[in-house]
Amino acid sequence: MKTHAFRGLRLACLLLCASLAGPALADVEITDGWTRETPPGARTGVGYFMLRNTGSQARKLVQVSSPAAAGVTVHQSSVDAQGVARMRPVASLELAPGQMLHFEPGGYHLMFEGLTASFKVDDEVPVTLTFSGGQPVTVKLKVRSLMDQGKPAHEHAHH
Ligand SMILES: [Cu+2]
Repeated sequence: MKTHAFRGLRLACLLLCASLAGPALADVEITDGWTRETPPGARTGVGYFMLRNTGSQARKLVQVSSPAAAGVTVHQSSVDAQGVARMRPVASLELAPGQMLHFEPGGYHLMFEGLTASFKVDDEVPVTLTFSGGQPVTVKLKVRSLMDQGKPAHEHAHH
């Protein structure tokens, strides 16, 4: 009996603590974060991950920041009719309920500008994202080698 009562208390606490936490921590899952090492003196770096809106409302990205750079923005790469790779800042990024968005070479990416230090292989670069209706979430991007050609890396040659 005693054990049961104790369990009940713990359950009540779990439920209460969850409700006290206020707004959902985040409806947007951020997984598989990675980036590439940067050559010495480089001013910019990239960041990739998978976003997934697990909630029932649209979520808009309202802020991105990192101690590793002066600024972080979202860019999108594309190839124009002439076959030239270009990229442009994404002014507004919104995920519909259930939507997944893959940041990957040749498509969406984070752009770190004004690096405070080079990205070194196996380091982890922290980046904090805030979506509307949620609290800031910090994820770590694992730094991969430039030699790791698992995915094409040419899309930033124009930087
Ligand atoms: Cu870019």
